[in-house]
Formats: sequence, structure tokens, C-alpha cells
Amino acid sequence: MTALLKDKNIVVMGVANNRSIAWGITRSLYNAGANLIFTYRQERSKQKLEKLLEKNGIEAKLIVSCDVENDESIKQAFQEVGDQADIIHGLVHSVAFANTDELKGDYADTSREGYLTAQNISAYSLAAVTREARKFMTEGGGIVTQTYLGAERVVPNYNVMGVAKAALEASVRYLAEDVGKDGIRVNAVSAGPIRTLSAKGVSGFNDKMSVVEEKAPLRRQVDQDQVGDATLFLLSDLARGVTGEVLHVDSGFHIVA
Ligand code: NDP
Ligand code: KAL
Repeated sequence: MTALLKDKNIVVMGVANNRSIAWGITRSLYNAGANLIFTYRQERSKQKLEKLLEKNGIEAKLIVSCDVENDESIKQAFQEVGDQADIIHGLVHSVAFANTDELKGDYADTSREGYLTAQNISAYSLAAVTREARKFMTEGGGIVTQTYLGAERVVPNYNVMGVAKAALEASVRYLAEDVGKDGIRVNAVSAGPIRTLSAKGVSGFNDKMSVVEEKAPLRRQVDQDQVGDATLFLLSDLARGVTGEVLHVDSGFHIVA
């Protein structure tokens, strides 16, 4: 493939380990010639990331701490990125969180606190990071977030996260309007189920995986590399006419009744 992102500075948020969707995205972006900047929350994620980079011979331009629950942390992180990289050409938002006890049973039983936590980390954070990143996106560029079908339909157990993803997808559209005048595009990838650290242990996950193999037009699982390549497309100039869009990378599962 041609170097679609040669010399472009791309910030990737949300690598926790080698199974992370953000790590699949990293591989695609690296192969397309991007300079990569990473943000992490937990120290353990930083250590895993450093090992992965070393093992794969990838050199990060910068690795900074960023807890998206905290405005000051976001401000500091992007200030440091701006100071070191000068210009940001792209941003990958691949973070979400809800308490496990809210990811089962009735959505009606969601606590106020649990609702706010899911919205805060999984949806509001996209607006917050867009606000800080756009200051340095002086040549335009792309922002891509990760969503799931549970935003559009009732998927058992996804509950509070489905409502947060609905807010995230609406945010993609409102943010696309805000930053479009600066030549910045905002899009989402809606991936089918992929076994990651987040997905592990949440009830109903295995059933969701097997139904894709049975019912999706392509009758196969989705993997991190497929999401990585779709994210690369959305960040690249090939998608220069695309903004405010939710692109399903789910073997076509969402079109089937
Ligand atoms: P991972 O567990 O690999 O990644 C989740 C990431 O979220 C971690 O890196 C974690 O960082 C980060 N995170 C959580 N809270 C915060 C916070 N307050 N500040 C900063 N970072 C935070 O799981 P996935 O790769 O599966 O998830 C990535 C995205 O993909 C999520 O938005 C998820 O909803 C979405 N998605 C996943 C699907 C799947 O089947 N796996 C399907 C469709 C969408 P740390 O560990 O350092 O806290
Ligand atoms: C219907 C599906 C089955 C699973 C239901 C809910 C999945 C919710 C995703 C959400 C991101 C999971 C968590 O927040 C897990 C968290 O409570 C506990 N895990 C952690 O804290 C780990 C250590 C860290 C790394 O995780 C985070 N997030 O920080 C949905 C399936 C089919 C598709 C999925 C998994 C979608 C999705 O959004 O991830």
C-alpha cells in the first residue's frame, strides 16, 4: 500500500495490550508511514505499550499520560503533544468504560453515578479531546472514534454503554459540523465483536461473537486489522469527502434482520 499517512502526526488513545483495537489501528497507521503519538491511562498500559513497540520495531514520537475523566489531564497531554510535534494531523479515540455491574440485567436499573461514568469516559471525552487537539490541527486532518451496534439497537447487556455510544455517535455529527470549517473530519468505526481486555468477562460476549459467524453476510469474525485499515482510510485523504459518518466494520452484520 502507498504511504497514505507519510510524515503525518497521529495521536492514538487506548492501547491497553496487544489485543486492543487501538493496537490493530497502530499497525495499520505505522505501515502507512505515520509518526505515532500515544496516550495511556494506567501505568500498566504504558508498560505493555512500550514492550509492544519494542517487539514490533515501532518508534513512538511521544507517549503521554491522559485520563479522559480529567480536563486538566487532557489539557496537559495535548499541550505536551503540541509542544513536541507542532502539528497534529490525526486523532484516534479508542476508549470507553462502564462499571461491570451496569453491563447486565435491566437498563432501567442503571444508577445515576454509573450512567454519568459511562457518558463521561465514553462519550463526553470525544468532545473534550477534539477541543484540545483542534488547536494543533492547523493543517486540517481526521478524528476517528470507535463505536458499536448497541448504539442503534437494543443489544442485551450492553445497556448503559449503548446509550453512551448513541451519545458518542451524535457527538461525531455535531463535532463534524464544528470543526469542518477548519478542514477537520470526524467519523466513527462501528466494529463487530472483538475479544479484547474490555470485552473479556462481560456477559453475553461469546454469544455475540458466534452469531456474527452464523448470520453476517461475510460469515466470519471481525478482527483488529480490519478495524485498523478502515480507520486508516478514514484518517487518510482517500476519505477527504467523508465526515460525520459511522462506518460499520462488522462483516455486514448490521444489515441483516
Ligand atoms: P481495550 O480494553 O483494549 O481498550 C480500552 C481502553 O480504554 C484502554 O486502553 C483503557 O486504558 C481506556 N480507558 C478507559 N478509561 C479511560 C480513561 N478514563 N482515560 C483514558 N483511557 C481510558 O478494549 P477495546 O480495544 O475493545 O476498546 C476500544 C474501543 O473500541 C472502545 O471504545 C470500545 O467501546 C470500542 N469497541 C469495542 C468492540 C469490541 O468488541 N471489543 C466493538 C466495538 C467497539 P487503561 O487500560 O490504561 O485504563
Ligand atoms: C453486547 C456486548 C457484550 C458485552 C457487554 C458490554 C461491554 C461493554 C464494553 C465496555 C467498554 C467494557 C468495560 O468498560 C469493562 C470494564 O468494566 C472492566 N474492564 C476494565 O476495567 C479493563 C481492565 C480496562 C482495560 O477496560 C476499560 N474499558 O478501561 C458487546 C460486545 C459484543 C462488543 C463490545 C465489547 C463492545 C465495546 O464497546 O467494547
